[in-house]
Amino acid sequence: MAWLVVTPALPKTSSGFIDRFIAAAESFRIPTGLLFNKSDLFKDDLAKVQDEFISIYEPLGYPCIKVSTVSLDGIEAIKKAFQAKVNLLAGHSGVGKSSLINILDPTLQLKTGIISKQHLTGKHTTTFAEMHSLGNQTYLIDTPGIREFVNIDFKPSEISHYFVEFRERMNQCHFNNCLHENEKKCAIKLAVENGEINPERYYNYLSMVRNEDIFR
Ligand SMILES: Nc1nc2c(ncn2[C@@H]2O[C@H](COP(=O)(O)OP(=O)(O)O)[C@@H](O)[C@H]2O)c(=O)[nH]1
Ligand SMILES: [Mg+2]
Ligand SMILES: [Zn+2]
Repeated sequence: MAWLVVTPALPKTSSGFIDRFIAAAESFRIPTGLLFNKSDLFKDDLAKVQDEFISIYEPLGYPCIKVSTVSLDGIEAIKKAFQAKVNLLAGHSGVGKSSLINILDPTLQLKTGIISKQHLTGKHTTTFAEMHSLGNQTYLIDTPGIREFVNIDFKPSEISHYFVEFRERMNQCHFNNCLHENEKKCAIKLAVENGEINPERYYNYLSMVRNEDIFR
């Protein structure tokens, strides 16, 4: 299972990044979940950003867990979620992937990084992917941070297959080769207008179809 470790700040993870990661995992049929780390830090606006993400991704079937390696909130929940699986932890540098693994197995003492004050981003302290066994057929894979996400070479026509809520509606589009951009009688655009598809997800879908790599 691929877990994307997400933080709304220090460093910021954008929805564009989350949606590209999920689409990539979907294309390989890898189950995906989101870990919202550093929940001890976020109050008010940033806590709201976290909760908004959860309200988007949880109904789509992606498990979302709020966690903190400082307050230890959510640690029991992730232990349970990781059980008897091979779990890959991905995400930007500095979101706390290595810290999470250290909490789950304190004997590992993986190197963790300091967030640079200047850039508010993490430094790369993990330089290669490594897998650790926790016993009971449970494995954790630490990965170096992803600074940017190079788009996998998706054909525009395949991208909607990797957005679950598009996949289940797209056979209702008038044109069977609909890219859900400006086509007539498009079930996806209708669902966005009706509030059934999140507009941010739609925006990110379009930016992937257009092969843009600027995230917001
Ligand atoms: N406040 C807070 N800081 C954290 C948390 N988890 C990790 N950090 C800090 O974030 C920085 C980056 O952590 P690290 O595990 O190296 O991130 P990685 O690059 O994703 O492996 C370190 O200074 C950690 O101490 C958390 O839950 N809360
Ligand atoms: Mg690391
Ligand atoms: Zn359509």
